Amino acid sequence: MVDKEQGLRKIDELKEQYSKTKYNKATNKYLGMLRAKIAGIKREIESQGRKAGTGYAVRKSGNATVALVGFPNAGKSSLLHVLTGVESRVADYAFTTLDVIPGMLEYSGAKIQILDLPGLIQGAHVGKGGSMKIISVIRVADLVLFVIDINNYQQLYQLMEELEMLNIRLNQKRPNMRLEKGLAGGLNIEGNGHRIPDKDVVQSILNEFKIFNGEVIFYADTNDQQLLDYVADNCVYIRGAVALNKIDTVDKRKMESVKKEIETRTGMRVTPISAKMAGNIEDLKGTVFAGLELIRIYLKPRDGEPDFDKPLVLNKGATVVDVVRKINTKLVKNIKYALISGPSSKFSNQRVGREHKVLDKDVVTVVFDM
Ligand SMILES: Nc1nc2c(ncn2[C@@H]2O[C@H](COP(=O)(O)OP(=O)(O)OP(=O)(O)O)[C@@H](O)[C@H]2O)c(=O)[nH]1
Ligand SMILES: [Mg+2]
Repeated sequence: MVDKEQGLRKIDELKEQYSKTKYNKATNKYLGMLRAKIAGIKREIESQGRKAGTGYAVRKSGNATVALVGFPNAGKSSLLHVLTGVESRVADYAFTTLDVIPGMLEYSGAKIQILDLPGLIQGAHVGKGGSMKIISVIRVADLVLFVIDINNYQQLYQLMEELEMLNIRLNQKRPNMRLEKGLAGGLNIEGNGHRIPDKDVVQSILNEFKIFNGEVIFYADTNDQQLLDYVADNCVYIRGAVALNKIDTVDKRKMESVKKEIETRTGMRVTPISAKMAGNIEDLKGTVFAGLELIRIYLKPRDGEPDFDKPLVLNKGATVVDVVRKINTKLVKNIKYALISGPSSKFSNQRVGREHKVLDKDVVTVVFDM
């Protein structure tokens, strides 16, 4: 058992060794081992920290939850106000907001919960500025919306690094692989033709987690960080987007160049806004809605008209079963088939089975076996 201070010091040491080591074929295994060691210590510290049971009590509500994440004074509370009408104290100094303030944005038939959070600072992963509570809220969000003051836009990269160290993976797919632990016979690694780390590295990472026997099967390209994440099983996978704020304080050229730089470097969608002047907020709502990957389904009674005012809102990838579950879980076992008109059907009123995937704006009639 490591104590927290000691563990963090050890991590810093290992990180230093890591950054000093040039990457090449010969050092590859060593680097993989360092990463595995760091992950092992982090996991131990975290498992101790969790016992404390801290965290804000926020109840998730609506169809999806968005966390506003930014440095102090970036404009998060101002943005909550223009998005949802909720008054969260706004002031021209850091740490105005000290609690989680929820608001609700209704957009395109979906109810989107927006959480205004206290500012996050560098060093969050070691618990600076009461950040652990903030992190616990971010981890349950469906979308992280970075609120960035364009005059200090480099802060975005620091925030991303913090979240990375806190095991929050943005816009990344969950590793697609499987691990069957065994009792003897060593490790059998099945790459299936995908790009995976060297066998040596796979081995040393697993050994670091005390796994010496078994089978590892990869179903997609996987790098050593993803393998670590999979074995440690401590990451959350959340979508991310950027609201580039305070664009009323710079000229258009500056705005365009910063937007481009961030998009190129992070791959995230960037929407320039002015929270104070309510500039470009409709555009941002669209970005948030798209980022959440929600779909709207219009239910139609067998002999009636679809209800276009009140869509059912579901996550992308939902099936007929998910539609029914949303209406009444008890009915799921009675689904006979569904009739669909819209983007997921080949023709109108196509008859489909319960596992059929619905798409945004489908009109759906479910027929039950009673
Ligand atoms: N010029 C300009 N000022 C803004 C904009 N958005 C926010 N501000 C100002 O920036 C300051 C901080 O705004 P807040 O909304 O309180 O920022 P915050 O991110 O909630 O700050 P903390 O709660 O301290 O983390 C206030 O003086 C706002 O009026 C904007 O788009 N343009
Ligand atoms: Mg605030």
